[in-house]
Amino acid sequence: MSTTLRRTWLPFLNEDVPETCDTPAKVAAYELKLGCAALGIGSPKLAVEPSMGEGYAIKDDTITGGSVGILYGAYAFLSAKAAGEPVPEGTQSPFWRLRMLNSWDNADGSVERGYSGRSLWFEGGELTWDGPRIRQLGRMLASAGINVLCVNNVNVRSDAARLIEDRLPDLARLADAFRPFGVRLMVSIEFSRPLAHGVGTADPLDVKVQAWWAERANAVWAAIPDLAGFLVKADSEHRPGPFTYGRTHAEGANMLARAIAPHGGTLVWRAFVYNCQQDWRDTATDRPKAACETYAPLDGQFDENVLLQVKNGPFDFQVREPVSPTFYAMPNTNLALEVQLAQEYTGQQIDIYAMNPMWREIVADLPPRTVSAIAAVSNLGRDDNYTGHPFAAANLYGFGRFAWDPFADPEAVLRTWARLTYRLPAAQEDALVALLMNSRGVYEKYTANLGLDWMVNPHNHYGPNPLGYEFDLWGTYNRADRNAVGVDRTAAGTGYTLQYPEAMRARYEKAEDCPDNLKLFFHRLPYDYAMADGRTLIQRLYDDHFEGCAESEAMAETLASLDLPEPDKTEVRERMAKQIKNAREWRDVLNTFFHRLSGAEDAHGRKIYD
Ligand code: GCW
Repeated sequence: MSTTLRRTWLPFLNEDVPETCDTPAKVAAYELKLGCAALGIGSPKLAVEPSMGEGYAIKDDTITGGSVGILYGAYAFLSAKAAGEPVPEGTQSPFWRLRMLNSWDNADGSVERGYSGRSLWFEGGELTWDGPRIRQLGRMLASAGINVLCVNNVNVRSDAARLIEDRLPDLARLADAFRPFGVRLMVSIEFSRPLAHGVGTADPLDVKVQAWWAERANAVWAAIPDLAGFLVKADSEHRPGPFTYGRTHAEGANMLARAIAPHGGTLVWRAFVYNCQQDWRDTATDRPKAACETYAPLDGQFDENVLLQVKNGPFDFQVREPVSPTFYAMPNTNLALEVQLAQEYTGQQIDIYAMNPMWREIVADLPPRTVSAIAAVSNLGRDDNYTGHPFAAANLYGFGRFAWDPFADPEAVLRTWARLTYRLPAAQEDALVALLMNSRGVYEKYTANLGLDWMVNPHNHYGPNPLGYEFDLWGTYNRADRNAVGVDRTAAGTGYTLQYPEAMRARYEKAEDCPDNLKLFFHRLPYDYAMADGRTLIQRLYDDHFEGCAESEAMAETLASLDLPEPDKTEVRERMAKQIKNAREWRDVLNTFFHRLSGAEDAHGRKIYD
């Protein structure tokens, strides 16, 4: 096996997909031949039925599927056989039509919030890639069911803006490389780009601006007829946008949407707008309210081919957030749910953090039909194993499975990933699946229990720093003093809870009803507040920090008992040692911080540093 073929969840597909496989049907035929031979089973026949689109059906040793569905059918067949699971019965089709991966890759080859090495397709301002690696990635994406890849960072800097200009031929070649895998490209664009071309303004209501974008769209879709669309971050964290011209985000988004509509393009507009220059003395402004305040009044004003892409929580991919109220406030707008595979705030692909259980919680509160599409910030990079931590691949695979079927049992998805990837003895597989299922809870306990987010080191966001953002501009404050901690976001406080529909407001409004894991997200509580189980708040803080750290140490023992193949075993062990170091740091820093403030002793007399 060459280094380009590091272990995936389909390790029996142990040869490169040749370039001659230039359609999904040809890839499907190749994969079946290779996979069935490796698994020692007979190969089913393939029958393309174009009307089935992305759907497929496996029956009587024939896989029937649409022009892309045939490939999904082939992977489903091989995965089921390899995992010893039944092949799916009846016609299968994806829940969401757009299952998007957003990479935050920069043209210089760096990756914003990337924890798996440099970009797989950018270097030195150019689009450049290793063919076999990209085809292996295409195989991974298709076998997970992901069908759109946005190639560049939403923060469009320097040469990235040229992707839709003089770099268009390169982008078209990359689109060619992914097309056989049913993956369509998307590109992040810069709202103010007409300025760089002498248009003199980027005002969306200016006809010159409209004409500039229409002409660009014509050129782009002439080169890449199946481009999925444009992705835009506007008026957010210093990016340009329509506010500069006194226009609304509906006006800005619709102008671009109209330029690309004739080509069937989708305009994905991110709803990540907030004041990132807040004065910490200002207690009236509450960042979680920002998106809903900006967008709810615009409900119904966005064109049909606009998708407003909303992060799952109202802050920013923290360990524990309630579902963003924006989802409930915009019934007349096409919405996309954005989650983050890149573990920016969730362990940076050092600490283990499996996400499917978390997504299940999101859809429990957000009926999946509320949104029309799903996107995930990518966790991919040029590391041999693509995802840094070998187990972070479970999040890439799991995202694809979730996007295909949000009702699938998260534990079953993680089990399939583990079984396909490692084929461990049953007891070891159980142990690995249980470890993954618990991993988020462990991380949450030592970093951000009770919904108390943001106590991270500023900028890099790894490791504890309870005062790191406390006097900063980003709107993320815990306001801990010697009596109490947290921000009152109820009707009597910042009023954030008023953005929710009645039933959810009722769940969060009173501290005693609010679930423990979000208590300090919604409420400001004294350290001696009595939790439902009789413990004081401060004791619960101490207990969780101690427990989370001890549980991470126990994870290391479990991992040591697994017969993982190399190099995964070594990589996992090395990262686990770092995770334990991190967990101890979190435990001790947070315990000392709260002990110094509150003066409260730990009921169990454990070591808290003064
Ligand atoms: O959380 C913040 C990240 C930024 C990111 C931004 C966003 C791409 O720290 O790195 O920028 O979110 O989602 O736009």
